[in-house]
Amino acid sequence: MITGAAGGIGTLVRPRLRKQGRTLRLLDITRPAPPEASEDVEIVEGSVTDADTMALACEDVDAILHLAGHSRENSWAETLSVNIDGTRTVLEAARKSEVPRVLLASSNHAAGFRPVSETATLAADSAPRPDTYYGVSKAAVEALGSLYHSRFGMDVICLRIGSCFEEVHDERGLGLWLSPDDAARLFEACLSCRSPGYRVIWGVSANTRRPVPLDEAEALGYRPQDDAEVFASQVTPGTDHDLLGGPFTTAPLGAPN
Ligand code: 15L
Repeated sequence: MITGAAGGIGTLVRPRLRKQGRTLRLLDITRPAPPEASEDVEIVEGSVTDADTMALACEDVDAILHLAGHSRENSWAETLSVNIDGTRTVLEAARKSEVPRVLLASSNHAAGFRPVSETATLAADSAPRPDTYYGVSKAAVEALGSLYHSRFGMDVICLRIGSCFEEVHDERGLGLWLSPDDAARLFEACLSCRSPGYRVIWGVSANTRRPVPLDEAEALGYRPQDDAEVFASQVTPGTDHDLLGGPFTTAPLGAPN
């Protein structure tokens, strides 16, 4: 099951996670696009904040790719409800339905206040340094994943995703880009690796300028093939950011953007 299947990353990876013998259950508050003829999907319209919806949605699920949530800064109330409480609701429903594996979308913004001069070898599970309420919510998502692994033995992998878009538009993205194809490769590795337990990993492509290490993701079988450098000549030169979170580190707290 993919939560947030109609969102940015969900839309990019849906066709890429299509596989013979795999049924994708697509959950979102916005109805995901109807299936194409050859596509084996089930559509569930509903919110991760609704326990009854999630209980039904988790039935007979082998693994969850939890992408749902606000993907940028928002009010504290919204962030708390959708990103934090929503993730707890997903994990609780997963536990009750005995879903053995959950991949949680975390973000570089859980560690946005780390100076990029220090992140090249920074373990993804080092202490969070969030840059926004959004970043705090991703740190909480990682903590919830840890709790559900430790208490109930669920395999939980938290992915500190960089910038996952079709193309790179700014200088920061040259380091943090996670191409849609590599995103699918990363998710497949996380779905198929044996008994990962609880992990936190960085999720970016094999970018020449990447500011974070990939050894933790590679240990799970991730083999990225893209490099944002192909966009280098067309990106808008931007402010040079000293901090991993870039513009998020100065965005007003709690202001939707
Ligand atoms: C994120 O976590 C956001 O979801 C996305 O919208 C981008 O802003 C990305 O980080 C980024 O850092 O570029």
